[in-house]
Amino acid sequence: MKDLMYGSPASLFSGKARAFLDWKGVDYIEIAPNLEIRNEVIVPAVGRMIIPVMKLGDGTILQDTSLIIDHYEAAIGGPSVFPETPRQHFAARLLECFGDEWLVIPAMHYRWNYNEEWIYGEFGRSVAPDAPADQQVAAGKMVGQAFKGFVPMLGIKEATIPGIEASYEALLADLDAHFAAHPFLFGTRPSIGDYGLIGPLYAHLYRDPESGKIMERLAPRVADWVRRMIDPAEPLPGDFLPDDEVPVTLQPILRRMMAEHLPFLIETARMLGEWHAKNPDTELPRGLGMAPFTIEGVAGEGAARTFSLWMLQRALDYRDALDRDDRAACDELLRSVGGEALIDFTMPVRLAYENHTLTVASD
Ligand SMILES: N[C@@H](CCC(=O)N[C@@H](CS)C(=O)NCC(=O)O)C(=O)O
Repeated sequence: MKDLMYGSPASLFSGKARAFLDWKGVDYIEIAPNLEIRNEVIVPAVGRMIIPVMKLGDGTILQDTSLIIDHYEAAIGGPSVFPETPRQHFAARLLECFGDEWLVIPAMHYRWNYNEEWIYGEFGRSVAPDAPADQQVAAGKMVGQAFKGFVPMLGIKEATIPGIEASYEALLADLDAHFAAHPFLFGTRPSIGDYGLIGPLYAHLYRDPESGKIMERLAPRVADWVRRMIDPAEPLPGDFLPDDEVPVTLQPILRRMMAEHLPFLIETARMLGEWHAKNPDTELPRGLGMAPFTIEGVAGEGAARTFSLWMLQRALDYRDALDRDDRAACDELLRSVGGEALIDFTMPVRLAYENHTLTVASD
């Protein structure tokens, strides 16, 4: 039996997984989960409704794009989306974390504040493809309300919108300049960092019609990159730049991560340490409370999400396993983009993601 991905066109993380699977040349089929699949397949297997979910030929269920990508990288081998050299690899993993866990903010802002009615129709077509139009919209609203509920939790409010938009527009300009020089982040082959960015930059910021117009107008080369990412010309082409080069055009993007996302991650880690000291035997919550952030000079607060720390931990685990010289090269890269705070940062407790659940690791 072929591998199966339960995913949907409007889903951020389905877009990340699909772009990777298509580049890697994985033989799979994608099915949009209707209400029955949600209730009878995904929720019983994963414990909650979430996509994408990969069902392998032998029945194994994989959830989380990181595990899906790790699985196929190991199973298929061949050219990898993980660069072999330290600076490129570490930077790519940091950018994956930034795309997955921070750019969800502009993604959700533009979806819900510029495309709300359209997205209800999309959700309806996806979950109830055979239902009459009115029931489809009702089903779409039901699914959509849950996601709309995340908007204030992410810190998207009247007061923060100017900062979110200024930051996104500056990011687009920086990416547009980068893609004038390179087809992907680190050369002619997409990296795990490209896949982190494609999640938010495809479904919400390119495919949602009003967002797509903004991207085409402000950063046409980013829209071209989105098309290269979602429709690879042939499987597995390209190489990473020689000499472990992290292009200078990526510096402003890494710098933005260090200025906006890193302080939020460090505060989230502090909250995790505090929470764990008080609740050593309690199930890890998805959110630890609200944490402050600053985006283009605008202050806000958003839910401090434990999952973001697992993504950061994955990047740091890579860096921490390097030998002294390679680690020094990563630290130098951090210094050059304002990421000094990450040099001596350690997680207050280790996290593990097992059986579709994030926990404090027992070791
Ligand atoms: N980190 C996960 C996140 C998956 C995720 O958040 N999926 C969204 C749709 S794009 C979802 O189903 N969310 C439902 C929820 O979080 O309650 C991944 O990489 O797969």
